Amino acid sequence: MSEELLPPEELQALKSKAISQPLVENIYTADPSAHVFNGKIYIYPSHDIEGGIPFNDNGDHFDMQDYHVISMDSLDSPAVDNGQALHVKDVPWAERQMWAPDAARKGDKYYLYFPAKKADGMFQIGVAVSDSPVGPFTAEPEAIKHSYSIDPAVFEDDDGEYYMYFGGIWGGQLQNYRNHTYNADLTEPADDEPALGPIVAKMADDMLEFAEAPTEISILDENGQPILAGDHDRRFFEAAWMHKYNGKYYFSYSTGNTHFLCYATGDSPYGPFTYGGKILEPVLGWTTHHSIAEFEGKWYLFYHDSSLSGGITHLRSIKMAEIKYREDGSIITLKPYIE
Ligand code: FUB
Repeated sequence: MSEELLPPEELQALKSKAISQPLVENIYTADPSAHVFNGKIYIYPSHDIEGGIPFNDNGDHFDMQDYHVISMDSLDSPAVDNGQALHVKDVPWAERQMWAPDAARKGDKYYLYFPAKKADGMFQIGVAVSDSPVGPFTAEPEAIKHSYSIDPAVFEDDDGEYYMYFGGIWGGQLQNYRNHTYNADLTEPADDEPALGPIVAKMADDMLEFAEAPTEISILDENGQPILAGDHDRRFFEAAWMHKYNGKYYFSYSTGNTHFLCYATGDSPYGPFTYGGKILEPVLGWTTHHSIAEFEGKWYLFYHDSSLSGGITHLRSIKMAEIKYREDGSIITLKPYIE
């Protein structure tokens, strides 16, 4: 992982070709998880800051400490920063690195799900509860039992069941787990072995814990074979998201070091999912992360890039752009900058 700053004239040219602009500019935001609650768009992003920590492949320079919820009353309304919704100092089990969150509504409660590192350096996933979609949220005293790694995404299925998808390799520590058990000596599988899959677990009725043991998801190629660990253009890296379109489950994710957002489709929330293609070509900045939500009959990709900060990878800005599906259900790949 490295920081590649663009010269000012190239940055200006790139910004002028961007298909969308940052939704908010008063703070840096990333990893947008968007939901429509009560007819409005609510976005749950990471809140990027300059923590002064040098770049490394563990992502320690992503040193975020709190969350702000961004809301939009309509597509024409400005995106509003609703202020601090949760700070790491108010999470008893967490010490640092409040990475990509998500949220869910059940009944009249809102649940903010977030990964953070404990004092021992291990990521777990926690939950905080509020009566309002914009918080403030009150954190549960402990992380979710049997959770690990990063990037929770909570999906509500049509039957009212909720599922959490999570996991991320490299800084997200997923490569250290097999069968949900940690081993510090483990690394990614060899290139000719199946890639590590994202993890899924159904949520309990109270939304505060898993209702079942987590399971690993398979992502298959066009021949029904698992995507291999060496297939860096297609293998799962981080940034899980789930949405349903025309009755199909669309699992989408980032390929990390090749910087694509991809999707795979299936007939069950547990998969298996068959690779379908790219949703978004690489953006400025090392990471790419997204969500997909329907609003007033159209589908939108919420994503981020580092153009506002001049290309600083850990100072990103959330954006949104419409996506379109072909008749056969495939998603038309977006280019973030017009060529
Ligand atoms: O924002 C920190 C991390 O960067 C996220 O958890 C990853 O998905 C990547 O976007």
